[in-house]
Amino acid sequence: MQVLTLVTTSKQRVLSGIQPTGDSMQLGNYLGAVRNWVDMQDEFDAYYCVVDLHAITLDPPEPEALRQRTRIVTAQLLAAGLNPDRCALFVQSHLAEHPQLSWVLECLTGFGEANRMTQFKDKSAKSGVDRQGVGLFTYPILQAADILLYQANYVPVGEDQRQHLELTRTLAQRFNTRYGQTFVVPDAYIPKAAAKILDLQEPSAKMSKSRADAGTIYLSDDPATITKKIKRAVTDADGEIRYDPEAKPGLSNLLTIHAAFTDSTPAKVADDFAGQGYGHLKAAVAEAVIAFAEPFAARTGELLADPAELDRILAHGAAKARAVASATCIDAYAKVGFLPPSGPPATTDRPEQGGQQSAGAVG
Ligand code: AQP
Repeated sequence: MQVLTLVTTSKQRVLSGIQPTGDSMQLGNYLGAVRNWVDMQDEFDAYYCVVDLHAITLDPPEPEALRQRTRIVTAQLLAAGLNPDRCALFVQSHLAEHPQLSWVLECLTGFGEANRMTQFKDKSAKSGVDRQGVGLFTYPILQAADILLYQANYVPVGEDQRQHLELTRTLAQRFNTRYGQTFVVPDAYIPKAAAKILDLQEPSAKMSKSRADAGTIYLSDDPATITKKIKRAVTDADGEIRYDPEAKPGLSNLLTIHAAFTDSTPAKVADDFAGQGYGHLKAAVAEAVIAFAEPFAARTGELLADPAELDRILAHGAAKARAVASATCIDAYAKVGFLPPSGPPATTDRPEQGGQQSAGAVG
């Protein structure tokens, strides 16, 4: 039996998540988010969640692929430096409290309010609103439940998620006003160094796991693939190395990537490479990415070779998370007026196949 020691802490709590939507994290996930999660483990009481419920909102993957991707992203988070003893690392679907609280919050959300979420419009633009699952429409509310369950003080968010955090704050305040103080109202946390990485082929869009392969550097890419993708990155014709995200988005993106791996700033990297050709800069960027990605992929491979250990780590994380989420959910359900479950505890025993179910068994 696993014994969980609950340690009370005076640190502020932070919550963040990543979707297992591809066969690997991409560079932007790491430089824009995960790298900061690693730093935040010590400063904050940190909860990090692999949000697999969110990963079926668009084009649900094959079940086996989803299971494997969930293990891959877990292994990559560990390879990046998350330490399960210094944070809670868990999978969203392991805690029924997420959809449980989400339902209550859905009932507190106006249809028009949900309809104003621009991400729904953006993400459904390609195939049309009528062809989307309702889950894509309501996912910002599930996201609110993900955050509020943990009484998080801070949520690291990029610009694209700001509107969803606003909805989370609104729902927390609405619930607290109606039913009494229950949820911490979370604030956005802007990390000191959070780079937004753009698609190498289409630098007007952010790099994404699910965008076309050539513009995305996956952290599982081998060195030759990384070099090829960076060599082919879209830049511009004037040949001048200058950090100017408006006029030179492709080149500035390369400077940002180089700076992120060399603890510098894009402007300083531009100065360092001034007067040299784009080819020279691209080679240096590829070298910097490979110096990180190669050992990272090796470490990820080692972790993936032991799926039982990954599952054990996730079970440990779920137990840590449940200690907080369950208390919040029980409190919220009681405040809403749901009768608490009572009577004999539910049994998980199942009747033998084809056997008789005892009259008093609870399913
Ligand atoms: N290009 C990016 N630059 C900086 N940060 C980024 N993030 C994602 N792309 C970039 C940040 O990574 C964290 C985890 O992201 P996610 O997987 O939960 O969702 P996402 O933002 O939708 O990431 P992807 O890679 O674009 O996935 P798909 O293709 O499935 O939609 C978040 O903190 C995010 O801001």
